[in-house]
Amino acid sequence: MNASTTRRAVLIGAAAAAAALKTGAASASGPVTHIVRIKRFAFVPEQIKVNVGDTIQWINEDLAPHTATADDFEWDTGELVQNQVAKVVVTDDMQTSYFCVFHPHMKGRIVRV
Ligand SMILES: [Cu+2]
Repeated sequence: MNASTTRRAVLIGAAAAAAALKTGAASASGPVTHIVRIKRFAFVPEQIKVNVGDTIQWINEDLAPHTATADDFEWDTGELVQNQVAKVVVTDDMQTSYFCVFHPHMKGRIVRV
């Protein structure tokens, strides 16, 4: 899964950049972090409303491993084991429908406002 590993590296870099951006930016209009819990084989909440520049953070609360993966595989958290966290920064053109590669019935949606 070399391609997947590369994508993951890119995502980690983006998350670090966003974290740096947030530091000292306490403005209500600045980027925010949206938390999506993965529990009982579902994304909670299933749909989130975000702005470009915001960060989405998934945390896997299940025993089973999960992913949050764009429907077109453009972005991917990679495998998340229990209590593992992954962050993705919202971009202008990102795929907004996603699923879990291990359990394709698990679906989530990102709505840009
Ligand atoms: Cu899953």
